[in-house]
Amino acid sequence: MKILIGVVAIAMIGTGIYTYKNHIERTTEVEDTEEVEKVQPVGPSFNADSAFTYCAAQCEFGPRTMNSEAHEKCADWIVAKFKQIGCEVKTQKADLQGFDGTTLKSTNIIASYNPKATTRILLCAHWDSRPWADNDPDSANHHKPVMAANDGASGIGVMIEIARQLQKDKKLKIGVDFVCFDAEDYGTPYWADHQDDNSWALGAQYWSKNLPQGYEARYGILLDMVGGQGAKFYREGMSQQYANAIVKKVWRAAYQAGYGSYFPKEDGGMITDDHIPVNQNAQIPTIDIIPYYPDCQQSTFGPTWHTVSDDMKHLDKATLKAVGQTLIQVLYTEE
Ligand code: AHN
Ligand code: ZN
Repeated sequence: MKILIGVVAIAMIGTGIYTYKNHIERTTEVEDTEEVEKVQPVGPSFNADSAFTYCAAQCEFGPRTMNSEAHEKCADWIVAKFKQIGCEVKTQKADLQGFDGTTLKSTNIIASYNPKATTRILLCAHWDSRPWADNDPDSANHHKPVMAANDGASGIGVMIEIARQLQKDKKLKIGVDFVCFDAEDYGTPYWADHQDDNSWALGAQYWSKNLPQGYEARYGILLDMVGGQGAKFYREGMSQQYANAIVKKVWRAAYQAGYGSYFPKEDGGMITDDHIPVNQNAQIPTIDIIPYYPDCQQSTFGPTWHTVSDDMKHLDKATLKAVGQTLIQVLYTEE
């Protein structure tokens, strides 16, 4: 019995010393990171249930593929929703040319909070659905459209909920533009003659070359697939090249808001997405919040990417919340 007590005592002292030493080393070595930084949420609470219903409302039209009736109806719904919330809304229509020569009747939707403020932040996401589930595990689905609950509706759902919170709270003094890009996902499928990076992000290409007179934003944040189950948002490569300070700002805000675990401070992929033309043509430093699944067999964008399973059943409110609350944190720490 005495021996047992002795062993336990030594083990406890040992652990105590180890923990103490470890603590000292970690807090003295590390400066700028989360270990010495406080979790300090600011701004209104992002309601993930509400964002989820905005995703569902878009999906109820069916896949919002270019030139379809569902696409047309969904555009009207997005415009009406932002207006109802109190934003000023403009549309930018254009006939764009798909890789296969199809004329794509495209509508970018721009909703503004505090339209008169001169300091502005750009939030953006695409709202169209991919016409082909060309990454589905079952090749019989490759020519079926994608519902795009995640790859389409999620970014718009998060933006509408942020807009609603800003209009309700009214405390944010800067302006925010919510730009809903069309024709992002009409990029070359594997059966096209050749793969063409330029076939993606057509609405963002058009917007960034046809900006409103004198338009300026401090920086931009693109949301792409921000509602998937098990999503983690690693740092995207092109974002780091064009706007590394914004990457740091957003990943730090995620930690401060209490969602650091969704935003690992590690590198993910390098993605051709709507943020590329915004950086290159509009010259607005813009990052992409896009998931990275290092261990997923189907795709590093996650198991449902460009499959018929990208539906409401595979969205997770907790992911929507992590991204939405992080963005509110970013906006409310801006001056
Ligand atoms: C490419 O596959 C070249 N880019 C992915 C952009 C994308 C598609 N984001 C969502 N859907
Ligand atoms: Zn896509």
